[in-house]
Amino acid sequence: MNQKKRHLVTAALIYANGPIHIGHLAGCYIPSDLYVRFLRSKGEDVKFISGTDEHGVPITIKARDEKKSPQEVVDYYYNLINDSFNEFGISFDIFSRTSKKIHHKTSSDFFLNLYDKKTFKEITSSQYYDEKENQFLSDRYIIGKCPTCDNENAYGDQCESCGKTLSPMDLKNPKSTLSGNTPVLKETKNWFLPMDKLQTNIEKYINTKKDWKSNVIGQCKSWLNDGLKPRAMTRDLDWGVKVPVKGAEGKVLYVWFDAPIGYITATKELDPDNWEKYWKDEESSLVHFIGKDNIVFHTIIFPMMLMEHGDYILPENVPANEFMNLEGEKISTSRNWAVWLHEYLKDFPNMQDELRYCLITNLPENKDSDFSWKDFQQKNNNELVAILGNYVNRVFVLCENFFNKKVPKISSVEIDKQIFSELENIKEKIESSIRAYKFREAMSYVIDVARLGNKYLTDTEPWKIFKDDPDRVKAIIHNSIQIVANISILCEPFLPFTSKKIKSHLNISDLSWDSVGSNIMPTDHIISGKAHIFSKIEDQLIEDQIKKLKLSNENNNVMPQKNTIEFDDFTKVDIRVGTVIEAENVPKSDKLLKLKVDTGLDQRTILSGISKYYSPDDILNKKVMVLINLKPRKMMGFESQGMLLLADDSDGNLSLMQPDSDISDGSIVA
Ligand code: B3M
Ligand code: ZN
Repeated sequence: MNQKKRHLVTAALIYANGPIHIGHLAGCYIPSDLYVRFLRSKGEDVKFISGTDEHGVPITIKARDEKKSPQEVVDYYYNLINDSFNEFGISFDIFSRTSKKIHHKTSSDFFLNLYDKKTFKEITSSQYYDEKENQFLSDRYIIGKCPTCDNENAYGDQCESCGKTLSPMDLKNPKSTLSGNTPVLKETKNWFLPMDKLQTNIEKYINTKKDWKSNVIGQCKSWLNDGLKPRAMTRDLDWGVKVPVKGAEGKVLYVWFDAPIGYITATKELDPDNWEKYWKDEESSLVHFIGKDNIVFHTIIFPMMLMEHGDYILPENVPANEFMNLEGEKISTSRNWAVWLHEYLKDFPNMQDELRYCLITNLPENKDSDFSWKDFQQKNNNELVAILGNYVNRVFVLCENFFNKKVPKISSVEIDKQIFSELENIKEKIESSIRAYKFREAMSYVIDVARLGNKYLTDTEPWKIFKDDPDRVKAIIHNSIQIVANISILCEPFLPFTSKKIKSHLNISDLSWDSVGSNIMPTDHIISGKAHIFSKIEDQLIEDQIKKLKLSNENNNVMPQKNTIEFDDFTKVDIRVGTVIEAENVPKSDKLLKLKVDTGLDQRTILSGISKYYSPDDILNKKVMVLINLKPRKMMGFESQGMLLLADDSDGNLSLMQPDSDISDGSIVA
């Protein structure tokens, strides 16, 4: 629970090198926005900080790819990203940029403060260098095999496959991403944060954090157990904050040194007179919302920097989320496997809350989650339309039909007290779930209020008793209008657009969280009639989205053409028609089938990695095409004397190539 005097809430500074997608929203922007909106509604003192991270190799690589300057890249994406956040109601108090002058000054001063305290270790070490490009290679300029999971394309700073944070020296078989060449080692001086020496202090700090999420503590513990190592806080690069000391020409601060300081800069920019209160007073609570790939930087490295500086408070909590997948697969920018926010709004205009709702109910709070279009449709149609929208509309229609849009008068004895005590109960549950960063749970309680209201109408059936007992109906509708007004308050952190719509139908302005109760709407207040809050999403729209996704993915996934070859090269290849005459699984292998194939010339053993797609029975007696003059290869203790031809869509699907008539074995394929 977080009940301090004031709150500084940050959401990760996203790299300004691409548009944003639903994974970003679900990772940290929706949770942080929801949390902050709740605190504001409680009347608490809160500042909500974010911005773009405009330094580091991710930016320079993008600039190179797009043949633009880094500045052009960050200017373009800053605007795109900022627009998307605005459109989705992410209510930052400031959305700043790390390329601003004020940030260069703030981070440079911070570095100097630690430099003067002799925190850094100056180390001259051998670093990878690309001789063709005349450039030192760090972070994303270098790829190689991950020492932990064997992923061939791990970056010099992180393996995206297993999440491990790396140094270039950890990579096996390193390659420059600039030239593709194997780099050489060259000496250079850099300033290192002696994380080994500071480990004990960090351990003490983390050990006090009993309420951190288990996925966050898990990562911290694994880092600490491995033993922290000194980490360079400067880079040989020409884009970033210049290292402000002598002998550091051509070097900039490591992006992960300056980026979190960006939170400080933005607070300063937002409130030049009072920013220090938020950063330097123990009565302030600092909470960082991030995705799981940023955990170590916010729980270990940044706190270390703050400790060494000495003037600052430390993060109170770092409620990091895991990742959200899309239709069962990892979201991928390069494969265009994503739902981009700026595209979503074109296809679903004014449907921000529908997406927010689907993301909130699916937040990857403790483990990776999945967004699917069918689920989106179902949640919209069965929950937003059928429960929430339907309830609100029912109440408006009843009030219009029976009382001409006027909130009916009620005598106090007639209040159904129990409804409001249940409401109070739910309100408290929502509140404690939000304070515990359990937003999925909190969202479900909000829908419970509409369920409660719906049930109240169904139980009391005002439409049946109006003739005989109009006073009772007055009470029921009066109470129902109160419930709708309460919903408009309780749903605001989650569904701000909906909240606004309901309030405008009720003809009321913003009300604070604590006004929830039985008496929000005064008697005789005029409301509007029918309130159409949500609309059904038809199948066609959803099918179009799925098609669009698959199409862009397919286009992206087609292997580019290989280099041209001479006809002579092709004639070296000897492919024949054959028949599979025996087929069995290879013991201890989950890939290979062992086949005997009649090639017309002989009967030979061929091993083929198709057991995920074909069982021995599927393939027995089938005609196949075999590359027969491939040099024999030993696999799992057997010699394979050729290769079956298969089509591979590079999306994990294989298809056996067969002649389309019963042509005899040994026929030449050319
Ligand atoms: N820019 C990583 C990212 O965009 C990094 C976060 C910085 S937060 C201070 O995922
Ligand atoms: Zn790995």
